[in-house]
Amino acid sequence: MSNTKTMKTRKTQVVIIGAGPSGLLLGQLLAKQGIENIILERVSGEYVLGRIRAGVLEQGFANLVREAGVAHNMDTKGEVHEGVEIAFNDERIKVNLKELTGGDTVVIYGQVDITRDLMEARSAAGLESVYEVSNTQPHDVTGEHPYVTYEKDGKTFKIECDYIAGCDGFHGVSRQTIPKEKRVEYEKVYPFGWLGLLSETPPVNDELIYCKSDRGFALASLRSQVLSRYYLQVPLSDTVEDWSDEAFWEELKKRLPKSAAEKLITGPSIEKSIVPLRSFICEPLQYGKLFLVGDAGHIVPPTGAKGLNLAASDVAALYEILTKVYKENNTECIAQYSEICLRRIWNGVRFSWWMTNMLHDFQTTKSAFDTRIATSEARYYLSSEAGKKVIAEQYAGLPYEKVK
Ligand code: FAS
Ligand code: PHB
Repeated sequence: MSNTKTMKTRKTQVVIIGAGPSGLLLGQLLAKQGIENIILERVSGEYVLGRIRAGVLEQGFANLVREAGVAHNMDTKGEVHEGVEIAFNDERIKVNLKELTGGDTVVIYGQVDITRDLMEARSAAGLESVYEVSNTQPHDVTGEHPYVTYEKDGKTFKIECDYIAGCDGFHGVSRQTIPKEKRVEYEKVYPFGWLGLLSETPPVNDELIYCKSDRGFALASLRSQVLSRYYLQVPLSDTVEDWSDEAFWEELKKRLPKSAAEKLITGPSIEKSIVPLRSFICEPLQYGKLFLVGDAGHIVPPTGAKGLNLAASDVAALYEILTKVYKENNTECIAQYSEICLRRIWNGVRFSWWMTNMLHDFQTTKSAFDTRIATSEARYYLSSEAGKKVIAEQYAGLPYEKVK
């Protein structure tokens, strides 16, 4: 690597690696506190916006977006949902989030939309993001003078900084920067994937329906009243090419409760993709001046709609800590980051595992006994107010822990 002494060197307070929702939201919040930051992103902005992902925002996430001053579109185009449905074949059970939690609701607004809003706000504020960089590498993260190098247009650059926020997702460089012997990784890979389809059709139902059918799991979701998002549990051996739109709609109709299937309006897919499901957590989430945020530190199966929302609570904790560092000269609080995030992450990981375990068909990978236990567990929780409250408070989002 070229000699860092001859590199074009700049300085900032916080380097953020990754311009997904974690990086962009953190950058916007830090800038609000006058904390200088530069975002480095491996791909183009268009490519980031081409990834169709989450759709359900917890109240905590929505409030953070409001605090960042980027909530106009979310609050005017997003939908507030007071409940969600879980169906056992044709039987539909409503979980009234608002009633069961004493007022909590969720906002339906796509990750793509929130990411676009954050990108536009960052650009309007004249904040620096460098896209299509390569070989991003944190250095001296346990020393006094951390810095990040990266390449762009054949040149190598160096940014000296105080802290590095690794918002670079599961396949990023940040987690790998923590020496293997200094980190513990927990992982569970599920024996199936989710085939997702986006269509410009009216949603089949006003609220989401998680379907536990004898043919396998399905989810009816939406982005707006004219944009629907559906998922089918599929074997890991399936590819998108195995699924024509017609085949997708036919299977979805068989997995939706009849009263919903009758209302299904189908149309051409504008996006279709398969995601594998895994639970993954890295401990710790901090190493010297490097912080892992969002998917860089943890991954959940999307069954509990927690992925993006756990990224938001990491952002909230790091934002609070860095504000104390720069505004109150309080560096003691840095040591709290990992523990605060991990307590909420493990709750989210457990809920996502539990919902996945209860609602999917594990076929031969689970004994007949365990399969029946999962069905009995789902029926119990959904037949009791106490059980539904357990689901509601986790789905709507557990509270964020404050930094001491
Ligand atoms: P992201 O992965 O979104 O962003 C990381 C960014 O870092 C990317 O833009 C990447 O290009 C960049 N990057 C990586 N390495 C880099 C490097 N070396 N240098 C510079 N930049 C680098 N969650 C839900 O709640 N519901 C869902 O339905 C759902 N569906 C999903 C489908 C898929 C295919 C995936 C992968 C995830 C899904 N998730 C879902 C979870 C998802 O929403 C994540 O939680 C969310 O994207 C987390 O945001 P970030 O932490 O910003 O990570
Ligand atoms: C989505 O709309 O993409 C979505 C909603 C809820 C989930 C997962 C995905 O649990």
